[in-house]
Amino acid sequence: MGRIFDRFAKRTIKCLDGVWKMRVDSENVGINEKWYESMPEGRNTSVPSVWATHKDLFTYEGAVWYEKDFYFDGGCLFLSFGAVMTEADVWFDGNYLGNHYGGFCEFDFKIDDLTAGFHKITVRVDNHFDAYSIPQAHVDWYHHGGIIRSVYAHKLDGVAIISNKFDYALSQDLSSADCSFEIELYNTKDNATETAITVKIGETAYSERVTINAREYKQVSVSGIKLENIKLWDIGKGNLYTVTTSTDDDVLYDRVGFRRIEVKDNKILLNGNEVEIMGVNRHEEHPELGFAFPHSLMDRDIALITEMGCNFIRGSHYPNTHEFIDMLDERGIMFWSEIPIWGCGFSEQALGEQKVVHRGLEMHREMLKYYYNHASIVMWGMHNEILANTKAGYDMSKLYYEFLKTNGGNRLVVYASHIPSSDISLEFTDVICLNQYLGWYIGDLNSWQGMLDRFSARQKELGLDDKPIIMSEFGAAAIYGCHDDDDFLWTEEYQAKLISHCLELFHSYPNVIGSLIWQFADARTSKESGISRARRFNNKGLVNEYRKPKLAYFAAQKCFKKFADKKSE
Ligand code: ADA
Repeated sequence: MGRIFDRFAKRTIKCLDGVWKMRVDSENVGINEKWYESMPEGRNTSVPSVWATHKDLFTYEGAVWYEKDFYFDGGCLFLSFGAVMTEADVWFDGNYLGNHYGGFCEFDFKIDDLTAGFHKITVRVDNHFDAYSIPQAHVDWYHHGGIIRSVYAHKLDGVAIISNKFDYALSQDLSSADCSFEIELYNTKDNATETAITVKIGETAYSERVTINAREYKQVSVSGIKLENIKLWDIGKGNLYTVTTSTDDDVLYDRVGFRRIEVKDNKILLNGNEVEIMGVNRHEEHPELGFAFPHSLMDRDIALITEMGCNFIRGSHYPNTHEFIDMLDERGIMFWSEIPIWGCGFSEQALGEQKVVHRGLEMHREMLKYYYNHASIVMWGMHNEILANTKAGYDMSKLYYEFLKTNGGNRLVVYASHIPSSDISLEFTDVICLNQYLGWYIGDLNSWQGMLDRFSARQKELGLDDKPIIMSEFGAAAIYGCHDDDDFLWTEEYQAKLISHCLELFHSYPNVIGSLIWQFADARTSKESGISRARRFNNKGLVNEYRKPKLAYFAAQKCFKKFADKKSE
C-alpha cells in the first residue's frame, strides 16, 4: 500500500520492510513440520524483493517461508501486504490468518486484541504452477517469487476507516459533479460506538453520525455532494482533488479526479475531446530487482515515456504498484490496468476450468477494490491473447466484460486479441485492441496494410464497425548496440524502421485511434520462452533493460511528435 502521499493523519503505521528471515522449503515439508510455529534456521533476505536476487534461487520455483518479528503497541492490527508472488499463506503468532492467490494485488488481515510486545508474522510463499494457475507456466516474463511489495502494520483505534470508494456523475457540460462515496468502517471497540463520519471534497463537506456495533464492519453510503466549477483531470493535467474521510478516531486521505471517457462515433473521447492514443506497453520489472521495482526508477521510466511523447501506458500484464499509478494520476497520463491472464499459456480446456474462471474474476474484483479511485486508469483489461475464438474464451470474455462494465465505474473495458480473423468475442470489448507481430514472427512490413484491410472488412461484416481500434501490441526485437543495415532482424535499425512504418500506417488508418508499442523496455523472460528470446530477454524494448534508448525510441518519439503537432495545427 505504499503511496506517494500520506494517506492517514492519525493512525500509527509501521512499515515492515527490511530484513526478514527466509527458509526455502524445496521438499514442501513446512506445513507438516509446523514451520509457522517455529521456522528452522534460515537466512536473511529483504522485503520487498524477489528471491531470484539470491544467486542459488535464481531459477527456484516452489515454496519459501518468510518470518518477521516486530513490536506492536497492542490493540487492533491491520496487516497489509502490497503483493506476494504468487500465493501466500499467512500466520500470526502461529495462528493461521488466511490465504491469498495472485501475485500482483494487495491484501490484508485484521487482528483484534493484541497485547503490546513482539509478535511474529510467518508467510509461506509459493510460486509453483499447475493447471489452474494465473498466469499459466508459459509466460513471456520471469517467474519471480517473493514478497515483492511493501508490508505495513497499521494500528486501528476506535472506529477505523477501511476504505472509501469514490464515484461521480458529471453534468452534461462537464462543469459540475454529483459525488458519492461508499465508506467501510470497522469498530475496534468491544462496545457499540457512535461516531461522526465526515467526507470532504474540495471545500464541500458532508457529515452524519453513525453507530456501529462492537467489532463490526459497517458500510456508509454518502451521496448528493455537488461540486461546481470543477477542474477536469485530462491528458497532461493531473487536476486532483483531495477526499478527506474522518471519524472521531481516524482520518483517511485520497486523491481523485473528474473525467469522462467514452466511445462515440468510432472515437475515444476524453472529456468530450477526441484522443489519439500514443503509448507503450510496460512491464514493471527490473533485470536485477525483478518485480520489487523501486520508486526512483518508476520516476525515470515515466520521464523517458513522456519525453517520447506518450500519453498512455498499458500496464502489461498485471496490476502495477500504486506508487506508479499515483504518479500517472498526478501527471495526467492514461493507464490500462489488467490482470495476468496471459493467453498463450492457456489451452481451451484451461480457459474453461471453473477454478480458473473464478480466480480471474476474483482478481478483477480485487483490482477494482484497491485501484478504483485512480483517475488515470481509463481502461480495465480483462485478458490478453486468450483463445477468444473458442466457446471457453467467449464465455470468459462475456463474464468479465459484464462484471467490469457493471462495477468498474467510468472506464472502458477491453482485451487484447491476437486473432483478428477468427475472434468471436469482439462484442465484449469497448475498443478493439489488436496484437500483431507482422514483420517479426511472420510476414513483412508490407503485410500490415492487408491485415488492416481484411480486419476492417470483417469488422463491418460482424456489425462491429462502430468500435474504434487500438493497435495494442506490435514490435520487433533489437539487441541494444547491434547495428547494421536496416534489413537485418535484431538490429536497432530494423526495429526503428518497423516502428516508424507501423506508427505512420496506424495513425493514418481509418478507425485506428491509437497504438501501444511492444514494449517500453527489454524484460527478462521465463525459461519456457525458448530460442526466440536471445539473452533470455524479450528484446522488443525501445530501451534496453537498463533504460538505454535504442534507435526505435527516437523513431517513435519523432512520429509521436509529428502526430501531436498535426493535431494542434
Ligand atoms: C504477445 C504478448 C506479449 C509478448 C509479445 C511478444 O503479444 O502479449 O506479452 O510476449 O507477444 O513479444 O511476442
